[in-house]
Amino acid sequence: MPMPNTETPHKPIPFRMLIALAALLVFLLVMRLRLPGYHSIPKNLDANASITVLAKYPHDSAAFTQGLLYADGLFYESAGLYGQSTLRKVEPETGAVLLEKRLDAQYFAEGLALLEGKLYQLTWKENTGFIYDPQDFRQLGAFSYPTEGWGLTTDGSSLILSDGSATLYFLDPKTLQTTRALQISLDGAPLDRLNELEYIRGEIYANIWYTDLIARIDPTSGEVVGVIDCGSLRDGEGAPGPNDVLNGIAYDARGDRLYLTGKNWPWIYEVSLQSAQTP
Ligand SMILES: [Ca+2]
Repeated sequence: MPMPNTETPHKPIPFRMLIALAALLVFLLVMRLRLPGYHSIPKNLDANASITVLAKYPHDSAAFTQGLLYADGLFYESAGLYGQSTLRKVEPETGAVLLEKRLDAQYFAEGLALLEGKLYQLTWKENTGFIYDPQDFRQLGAFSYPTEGWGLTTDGSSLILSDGSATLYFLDPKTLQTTRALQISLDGAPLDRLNELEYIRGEIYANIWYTDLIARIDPTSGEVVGVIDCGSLRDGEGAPGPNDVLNGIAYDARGDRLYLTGKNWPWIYEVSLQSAQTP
């Protein structure tokens, strides 16, 4: 004998309500994807320096740049996204990729640093870093870290890692353990969303995610000592669009040359700083 049906009969959802819900979902998605303003930007981030472009070099606009450095006349670049992550050695004048290593599809490549003849590459949420020989990109090792991986640089003795928060972590390259956590602050308030890093003339340069701003950080106190506005890179023909985020800082210490690029930008720019506080 069949069981009596005790369930309340389903009432169909009115078609108009479905349309309204769908429209709301699309609206929220577009807001999230399209508007940089969705991500709040600290109000006290007044830039006190700007940049002038001295030269520009071709950059692979398919590269979702997550880390950039300069060494011995070449750029080394870490490009992200799952299934597309690579480590690259690039000739500045031509943009030619001289050597490329593809990462397994489960890794999203992030920050990149060169210290004592070894390349260190982070991954975003995989808690895994890779160590390579910069000559042939042979993998020399791997290491793990507890945070997300965003930017990476070095002061010549420690690796310095960002994870999108207001904290920078100093790692001993021998043990790959964190030896110091530095809180970054601007006028006494934490400054988060620190992303790609570069150690330049005794300071840590950090671009602030989803802005065209670079913070100059005192590596001893963690205080922001200056903010550079790089928004002028969006002017002119072939410039990156508003959704292509600034995300590559490289420094040629011997030539005292500063290079900037971003995710899917068609150019790497050599720039100089204009400010009363320019070092
Ligand atoms: Ca860098």
